[in-house]
Amino acid sequence: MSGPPAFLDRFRKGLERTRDILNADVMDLARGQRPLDPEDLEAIEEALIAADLGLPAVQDAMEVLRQRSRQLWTQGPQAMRAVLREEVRKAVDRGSDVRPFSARPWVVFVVGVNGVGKTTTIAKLAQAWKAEGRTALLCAADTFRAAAAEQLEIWARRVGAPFHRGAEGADPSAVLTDGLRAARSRGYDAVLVDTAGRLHTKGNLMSELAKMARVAGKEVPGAPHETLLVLDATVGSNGLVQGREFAKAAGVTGLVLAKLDGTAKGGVAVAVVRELGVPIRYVGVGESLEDLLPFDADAFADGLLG
Ligand SMILES: Nc1nc2c(ncn2[C@@H]2O[C@H](COP(=O)(O)OP(=O)(O)OP(=O)(O)O)[C@@H](O)[C@H]2O)c(=O)[nH]1
Ligand SMILES: [Mg+2]
Repeated sequence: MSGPPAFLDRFRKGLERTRDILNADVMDLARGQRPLDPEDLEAIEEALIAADLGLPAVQDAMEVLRQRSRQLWTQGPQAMRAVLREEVRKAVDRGSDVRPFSARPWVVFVVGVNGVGKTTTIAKLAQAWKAEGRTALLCAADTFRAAAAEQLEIWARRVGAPFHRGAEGADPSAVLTDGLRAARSRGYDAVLVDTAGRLHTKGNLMSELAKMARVAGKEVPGAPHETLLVLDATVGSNGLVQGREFAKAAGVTGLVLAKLDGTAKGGVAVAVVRELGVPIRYVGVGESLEDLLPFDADAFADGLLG
């Protein structure tokens, strides 16, 4: 899944559009080798806001730039870039105590609003794990949307991963129970649970996730071991409200930032980590099976400001 330099290149590629914004507006200013005047600082601030880092993070970064503006002037654009890079890196670098495969089967819920990239993320994860020699069962607990199970089944076939589904309209918790039993009896390493897209404002659907978590815990001790909230990076910081509600209702342990390749708002990674207090575990950088990267704070900061 990783391994430089291909890994870094792909991270850079995913952040291309965001980086273009920052490079055009921020770095040009730093080329003049003169003290940054208030207008320069304002332009930098605007660029950081446009890249969707979120106001609190932008304010912190600006504070650091102001404090160090004299030093940055004498040391030139590289120093300024380095300062911003370090601010971004620190903001997104959050350790995770989740240890995949420390339980068996390792049960992962994938949740989020409609169309953010949940099912695709599951297929990509199954593919990456398969390459590491792990077997992950794809469990279609999205019994709500017509053809959702078929979509997951097509991915399962493409990856060559086992698949479990129930009848359309069945209780997702019942499908989940059967899927977990099947995985246990066949000795699979992991179960990736595809859940129906839901709006964070729908209380009954949110409590359904909580019910599924209880059900999973009865079948497999400690499950779900990971609950990944998928966020659509193209939505930018507008997705923060969703994130907050999901984190409250579904016990989110990690984030997946999908569609990073299609946006100039990649800075939203900074905003979501800060706001939700959980680490980003993966980023999606395209529509095909290989387009999922484990999140790396250094690669992210380099990709944004490199
Ligand atoms: N460019 C790009 N497209 C992506 C990425 N991840 C997913 N997509 C696309 O986003 C669309 C929705 O993806 P799905 O995986 O079906 O989303 P979902 O969250 O399962 O949707 P629902 O089940 O309807 O809630 C598809 O067209 C995917 O190809 C990504 O990282 N980059
Ligand atoms: Mg889906």
